[in-house]
Amino acid sequence: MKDIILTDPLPEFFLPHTQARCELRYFDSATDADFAASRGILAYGHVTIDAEMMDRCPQLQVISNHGVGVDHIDLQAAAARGIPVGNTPGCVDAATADLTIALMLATARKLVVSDAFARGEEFTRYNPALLIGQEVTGSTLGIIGMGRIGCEVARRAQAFQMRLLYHNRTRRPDAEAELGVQYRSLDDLLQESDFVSLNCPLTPETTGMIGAAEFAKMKSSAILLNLARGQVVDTQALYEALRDEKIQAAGLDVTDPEPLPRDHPLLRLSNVIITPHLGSATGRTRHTMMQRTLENLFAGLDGQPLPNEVK
Ligand code: 8YV
Repeated sequence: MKDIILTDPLPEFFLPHTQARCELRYFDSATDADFAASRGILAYGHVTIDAEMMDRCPQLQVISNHGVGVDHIDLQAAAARGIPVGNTPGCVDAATADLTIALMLATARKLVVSDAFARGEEFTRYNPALLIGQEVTGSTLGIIGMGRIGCEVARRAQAFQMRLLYHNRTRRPDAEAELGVQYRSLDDLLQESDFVSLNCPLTPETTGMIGAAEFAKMKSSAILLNLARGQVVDTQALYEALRDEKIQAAGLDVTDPEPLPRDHPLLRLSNVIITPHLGSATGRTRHTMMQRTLENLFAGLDGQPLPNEVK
């Protein structure tokens, strides 16, 4: 038996398979002895796996992350200890791109306030001036982060005949040729876009990338979509930009902090739609993610190379 620490429960479907190979210990109730005995950590995104945690687990052979983003794992500390880190690239792209488009349409067409209105007393008759939104079709979409998810967003946006801009740490001539996306500096992308979609990883370079100065460059009609990580955006600056209508709306699948405190002023604004970090939350994607997470975990426990190791 190889003990593993999980930061969250496993879906029931995977329990028998996993329990046949491992003793499961849950992070919240794990004792010092459990940490000391654990050979693997199965990490979900919201628990930080830092050097201190690794040192509590002297027998650790593998950290397997359920998801792509590994910003919550100290990769240097893991490398220094010779602990491989696995993640699940590829399988979250379609679902996350789908939700990007869902939030784009929902914010542009004011779906959440419209739903509330349609259920309320005020809706007494059709009114052509009611809840006028923005046309997505033919608008300009600026994608920040032209990785696998960004490319999937572009692919979907083509169906809306959108003009597609992107900003990335490196140029992507392959994506430019295949998807017709045009490279822009960050400033130019912010100035030209009707929708700005954040689909980048959280790194030192992207932390706080969108703040007051960036909102000032955006169109007052612009809509921000964040499917990346909350920390890419300065939350206070975002709140002020939405409150003061420096931008029109935001669709956020991630926030900083996450969740926002229940009395956070951002939660009182009607021009923001927030989903609770659901980018990859479809049955099919979750299933594949867990399969890949367990493949990495078991390979690490067996001393084999991980099928998807973060380098
Ligand atoms: C996960 C994600 O749900 O893959 C990612 O980076 O943000 C999500 O797909 C999250 O990591 C929790 O495990």
